[in-house]
Amino acid sequence: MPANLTPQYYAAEDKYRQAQSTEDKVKALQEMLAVIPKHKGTERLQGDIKKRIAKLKEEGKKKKQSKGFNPFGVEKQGAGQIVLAGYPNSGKSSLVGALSRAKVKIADYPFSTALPVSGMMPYKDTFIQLVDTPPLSVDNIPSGLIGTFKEADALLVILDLFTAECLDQLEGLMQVLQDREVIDLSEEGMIIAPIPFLVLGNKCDHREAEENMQVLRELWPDLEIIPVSSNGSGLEDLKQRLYQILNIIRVYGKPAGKPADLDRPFILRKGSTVLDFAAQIHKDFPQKLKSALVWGSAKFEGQAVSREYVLDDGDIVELQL
Ligand SMILES: Nc1nc2c(ncn2[C@@H]2O[C@H](COP(=O)(O)OP(=O)(O)OP(=O)(O)O)[C@@H](O)[C@H]2O)c(=O)[nH]1
Ligand SMILES: [Mg+2]
Repeated sequence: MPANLTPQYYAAEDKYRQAQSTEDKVKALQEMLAVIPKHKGTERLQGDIKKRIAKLKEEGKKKKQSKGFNPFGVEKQGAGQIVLAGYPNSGKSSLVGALSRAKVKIADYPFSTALPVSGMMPYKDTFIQLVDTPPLSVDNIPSGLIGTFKEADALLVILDLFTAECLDQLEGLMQVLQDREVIDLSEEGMIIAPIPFLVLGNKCDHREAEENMQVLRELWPDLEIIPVSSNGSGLEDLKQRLYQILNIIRVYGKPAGKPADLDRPFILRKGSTVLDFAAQIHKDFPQKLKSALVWGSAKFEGQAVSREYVLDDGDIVELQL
């Protein structure tokens, strides 16, 4: 049966041929479908146009998803985000697994972690986010991983004390982090870190670990290297150090005439004032704030303090608005 296509249809078909973007192509196809004479002779053509529209829409959706999704981006959660950095097989995943409930892949072969995995480590009444990462070395810098480091609140540099290569690992990691401007080494070799970091010597349970630690300390005398084992040794102290490097304090709110809400601390940077605390609770509060009552760091319980009073970890604050 002849299709008897109309001039409007051919005009729409021309638009389709000239369309550059997926969106314009879909629009032109929809127009073709709208103006095509509806009879038995065009049934196959109608079906073909519908298929092409569905295919283009699906392709567009996939393109959008891949553009918007960064597999190395880790959404921040909890009181602070600490990202691990280390050579293959140094025990990054084991450490994150030991400190949180994250489902990490631990293997006795290198390159077992392909993408960042985050886990929440309970500490006091907060959670600290730990991010396990794919391995890093001078010769292998996964694209996207430097961005993950730069977004972190703190870094945890992991060395493998099981092997004498831990010295090369330390030098390699420092070099990569400096070259990519995550940290800064001054001319005197001092580390200036826009992002705070800790260096861990992992697998301290191995026989060779003590000797390797000594060599590391001799060659990097100014750098603190903390020996730990993801099997347990040093992990409790490590939790405390991780909290410390985040440079944060927990502050509790107390509504007037009511008990303090001790279930949910507010997290503030060290050195924050009553005014900073008020701003975190509500954007209008700083303007209204007159003073506050503080329990904890103040000399007396419930002492009246000014807006500029510097708070301490564990303080309870009643704002006077
Ligand atoms: N003895 C000992 N073995 C450890 C320790 N931590 C990790 N391991 C072992 O070291 C190997 C590597 O551990 P992973 O946690 O997978 O290392 P990774 O750094 O995540 O490895 P990649 O993801 O491949 O870079 C595994 O066989 C672990 O069991 C430790 O503290 N002591
Ligand atoms: Mg791993």
